[in-house]
Amino acid sequence: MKKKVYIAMSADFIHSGHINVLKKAAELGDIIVGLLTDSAIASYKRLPYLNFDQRKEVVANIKGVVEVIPQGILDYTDNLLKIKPDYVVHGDDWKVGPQMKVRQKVLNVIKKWNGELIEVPYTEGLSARSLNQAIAEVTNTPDMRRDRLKRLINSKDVVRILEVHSGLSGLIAEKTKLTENNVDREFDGMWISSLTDSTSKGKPDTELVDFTSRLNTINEVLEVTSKPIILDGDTGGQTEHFSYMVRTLERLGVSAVIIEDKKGLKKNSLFGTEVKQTRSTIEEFSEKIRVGKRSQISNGFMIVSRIESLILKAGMEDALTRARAYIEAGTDGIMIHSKEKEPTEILEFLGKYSKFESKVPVIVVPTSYNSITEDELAKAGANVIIHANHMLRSAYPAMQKTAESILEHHRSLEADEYCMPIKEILHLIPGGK
Ligand code: SPV
Ligand code: MG
Repeated sequence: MKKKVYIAMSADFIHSGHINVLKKAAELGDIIVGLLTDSAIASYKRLPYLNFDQRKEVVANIKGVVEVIPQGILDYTDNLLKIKPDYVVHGDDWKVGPQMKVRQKVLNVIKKWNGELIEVPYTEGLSARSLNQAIAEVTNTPDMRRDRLKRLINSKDVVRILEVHSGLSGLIAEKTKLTENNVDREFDGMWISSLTDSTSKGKPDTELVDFTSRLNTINEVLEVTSKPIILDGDTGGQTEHFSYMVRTLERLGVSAVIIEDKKGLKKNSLFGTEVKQTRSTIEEFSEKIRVGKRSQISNGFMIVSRIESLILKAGMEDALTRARAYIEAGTDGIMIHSKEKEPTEILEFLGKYSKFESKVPVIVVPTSYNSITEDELAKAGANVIIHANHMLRSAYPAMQKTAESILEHHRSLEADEYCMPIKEILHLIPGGK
């Protein structure tokens, strides 16, 4: 009988380094690939471009591979115990760095049946960065981008979204990264806020900036980024118009639209009860959701219902009743909003919501109650967290200071401290030379 060889891989793209490892494994016996699931990969780095089934299709057709099974976490133990392979094969790069612990655990487990770890010299000289860039470009189709938000929600504890209002702020959401305890942290997607889209045009957040103009901003962001986009769709407009909005957005590759249960002249929620805001009845809003869902043609697009009950002091029961009704109407998600300084009412909502029999993902926007962390909100049941206006709010004070400084000093020298150097701005965006 042929020996059993186990290899764990992500296989978002296959290069000669992988083939080296696979060739070595094929010499040893039948290869069983433990293909990391989306959530296993998302637990330490960005979601793969290709989904599990697409990656499986590629791997299953590689010479020597007899079986592909899912590996749901980074730790190999469960699969190793199931298969009891004679060999585990891996590149020797994991002897140092973040994967050292995983490697040690593999050694401890396979020792029990005298399994052997075979390490293949790591293929130097391949630029994961340039491969990444290339694959990002070929996989950035509207369909793939659109479906990514649902994949993220299904594979991450919490999806982290940043507000953008232009191509440039989009690039910041796209590229800002850091590594913490060997885990890459970055934003999963972008929120095109009505507040900041309007404000950056010098207009009030009252649906005065019309959909055609909003589409310009969306296109600007789409053109230079690859992450999923959630659009703040305000009230969604007239029910009869909402279906066009849905179709247009899904065609462009936007992942979700969030509409709020208000009508008439919309005002920003953070005004709370200071201004007159008119709510839609449950029936009216449910009908809008149903119309939107009927016009949708793709599976991946999401129509999210935003509940304004807490903002408008209509009470917790009202918020929960509306959540039930909107789920019944077919919504793909609930956004619950609050403008309280403390997260108490949001946590109460999430606690009660968690007992619902029929649930959809929940989105929260911790602008006023921002002492609570993403992890705490996730633990309470939030699936998506939107940092809704911070790019514009941080840019504006710097611009204001610069303008004042030039007036005060009759020259711009003193404003230099608020500005990035000319050299840097010239190189900020590649391809300008
Ligand atoms: C926005 O960002 O435009 C929103 C969220 O709708 S809020 O401003 O908090 O209402
Ligand atoms: Mg808004």
